Amino acid sequence: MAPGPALTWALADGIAVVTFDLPGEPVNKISRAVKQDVLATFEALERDAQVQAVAFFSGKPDTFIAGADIEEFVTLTSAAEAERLSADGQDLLERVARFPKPIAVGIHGACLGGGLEFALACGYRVASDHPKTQLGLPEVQLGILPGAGGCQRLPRLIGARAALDMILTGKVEPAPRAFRLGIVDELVHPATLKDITLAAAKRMAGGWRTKRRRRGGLVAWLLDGNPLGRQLVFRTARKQVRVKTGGNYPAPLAALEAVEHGLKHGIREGLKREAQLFGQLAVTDVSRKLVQIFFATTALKKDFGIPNPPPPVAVRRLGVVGAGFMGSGIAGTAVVQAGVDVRMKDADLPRVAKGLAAAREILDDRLKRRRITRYEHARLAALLSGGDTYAGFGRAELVIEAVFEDLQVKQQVLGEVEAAIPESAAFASNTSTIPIHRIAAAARRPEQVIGMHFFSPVARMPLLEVIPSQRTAPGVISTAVAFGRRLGKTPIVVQDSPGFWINRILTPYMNEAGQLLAAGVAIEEMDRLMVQFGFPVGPITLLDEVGMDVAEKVAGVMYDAFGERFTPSPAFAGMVKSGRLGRKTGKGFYTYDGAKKGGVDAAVYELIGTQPNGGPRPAEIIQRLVLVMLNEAARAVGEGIVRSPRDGDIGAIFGFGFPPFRGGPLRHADDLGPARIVGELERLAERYGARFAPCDVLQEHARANTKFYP
Ligand code: 3H9
Repeated sequence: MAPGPALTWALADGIAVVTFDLPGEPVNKISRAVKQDVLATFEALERDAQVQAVAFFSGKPDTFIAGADIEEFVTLTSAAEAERLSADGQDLLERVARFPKPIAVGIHGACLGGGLEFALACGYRVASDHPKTQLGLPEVQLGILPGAGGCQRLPRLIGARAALDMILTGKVEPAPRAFRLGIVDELVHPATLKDITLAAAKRMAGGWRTKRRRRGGLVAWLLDGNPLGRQLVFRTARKQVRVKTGGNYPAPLAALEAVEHGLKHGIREGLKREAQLFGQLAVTDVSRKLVQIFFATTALKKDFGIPNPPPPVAVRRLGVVGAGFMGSGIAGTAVVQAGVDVRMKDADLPRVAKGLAAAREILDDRLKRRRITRYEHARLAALLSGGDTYAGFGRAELVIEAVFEDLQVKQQVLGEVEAAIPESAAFASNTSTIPIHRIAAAARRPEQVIGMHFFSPVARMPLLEVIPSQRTAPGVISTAVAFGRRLGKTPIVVQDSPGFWINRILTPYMNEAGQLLAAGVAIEEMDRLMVQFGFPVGPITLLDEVGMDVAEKVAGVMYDAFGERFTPSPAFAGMVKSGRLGRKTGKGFYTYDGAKKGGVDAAVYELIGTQPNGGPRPAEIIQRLVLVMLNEAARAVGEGIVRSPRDGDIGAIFGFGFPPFRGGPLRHADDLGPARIVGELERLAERYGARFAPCDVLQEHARANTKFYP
């Protein structure tokens, strides 16, 4: 077999320098064809007597290996076929592990999934300390498990506890942490990666072998080093996984089983079990949905929401007006993610100081979690400044306002900012409901005005709604989208309409939760049912997190815009009046002790004006909450609020945690089938009123037997 085109090699002083550079692809990935290349290359290296050792690199600038080719999973039709794919991957890496000549890998860029499994099969791992160098086994996020020996080799290298922590969450570790964990043998500056890897290969050719010491001392020995300790580790992990996945995601439990089986019965048996479980998982509907989300998110990385987008302006200085919770969240995130200079402005200095301190907390948190160094923390903190005037805004390329959600206040701020910033600078409003064209109605340069709707808490929530008005210049749209990406967000460009996409579909859901409370459903019961459905929290907890005042305001705007079917639930009015605004005031539907959430406050039922009496059946509670949202989502898609079902689904998943394993509200609607949804909505409308009347879009799909996705 001749070496294939993905891998090339050259001999230097007895060391074969192999470069993996998949032609025509932005990243290296391991497909069936690549496996053949690897086999052929290694056969040639084995035969060549001049080759004493191998140094392996990627030819891509930012990735080492992104893993197995995910597109191949989509084509798998049976568990047996998927099991074979896994077993083939294992065989290949077994050959790499047993290769008679030593192999050192030089890792720069993403080293994920099958990529890390490959690196683990090699004798020595050097990694660059560049932020792009990240290592991990993210398979569970695709609904599968590391199926090329990762469930066996990682725990043997770093211990069961640390390996499970990575495998069961799919989290990806930066190179310095991977080094501390013992995954990487040497951490070096990117400029020296090649030389140091070559030197390691050379040393190994001369018979040298690295001595690895299991880290963690006595505790590690007690928990990882003996079967009894490991039993405890697995029991605890299993319990945690069950709580976290709620039984909706089978991959983490299966991965745990693969790891445990291998440690109990040896690597050979472990690999067998790993392949079987991989096979079962790869063809599940959950995995299909998660893979669809991966491709949708990837496609969104390149999508600016408009045809032929002009190049974005590079934002170096950001102005933030409003130093409250959202403003400081935006400021802190902008500094830590994008390294821009941020100037905050609020009405008085104490407020500014509070906002700056809150923004700094985001940096402190990163430092605490060792995501940035002390030096970086100091450098980034120096980028934050503020005042009670617009001083410093004259150099901003972008200003984001996060002031009180009131049209007049926002228009006034816009007027002041326009007077202070360069003509070319963009102005973004972080409004959650008010149409941008209304804010821009009073603007001198409406083409520079856009909406950038962040979600709370800004540092953690991955979605950004970008809302151009009809007059917004295309360059401002690209700038807002590109800047959102620099902040680590997934932006979706949505139509300028009240509530945009997220609040448009979330408000009927929240209102229905109020209706159900009024009908006697207990608060915890409703939350429990929706968590069981797959949401991270139930609707009542979400109201406490968002804040009842904010929710009431949103509900009011939406009712004014869309009328009767958005009638706010009367159950909530008493909450705001009595100051029970949720977590931020220390009391809402639930009680709070600092950051800790307590139980339901029984006094709340007095305010709502009902007592729990069971209410409708659980299935009907879920049905009402879900279908009212699906109906509004379908209607909004019909109006073009989102540009595609893909954007709508990603928005709902990233914006408020619509269960990822259901693929988003529109995929879920497709799965239920439009005819069934229409039938159920008609029955609900008969019983509970016109808010459930099925929208035209669903009726049309039902009539034509079509769906949102082809
Ligand atoms: C696995 O390894 C299973 C094994 O355990 C065992 C098997 C037996 N496959 O994201 P980007 C494409 S499972 C196919 O924009 P970035 C991506 O779709 C795998 N395609 O770049 C896009 O295509 P296009 C575990 C892939 O620099 C292009 O590459 N690995 C794969 O922002 C550029 O991607 C993962 O889950 C892949 N594995 O981020 C890692 N990876 O240009 C998944 C990328 O046509 N990948 N593509 O739209 C990532 O997390 C990011 O892509 C990465 C680069 C960080 C690597």
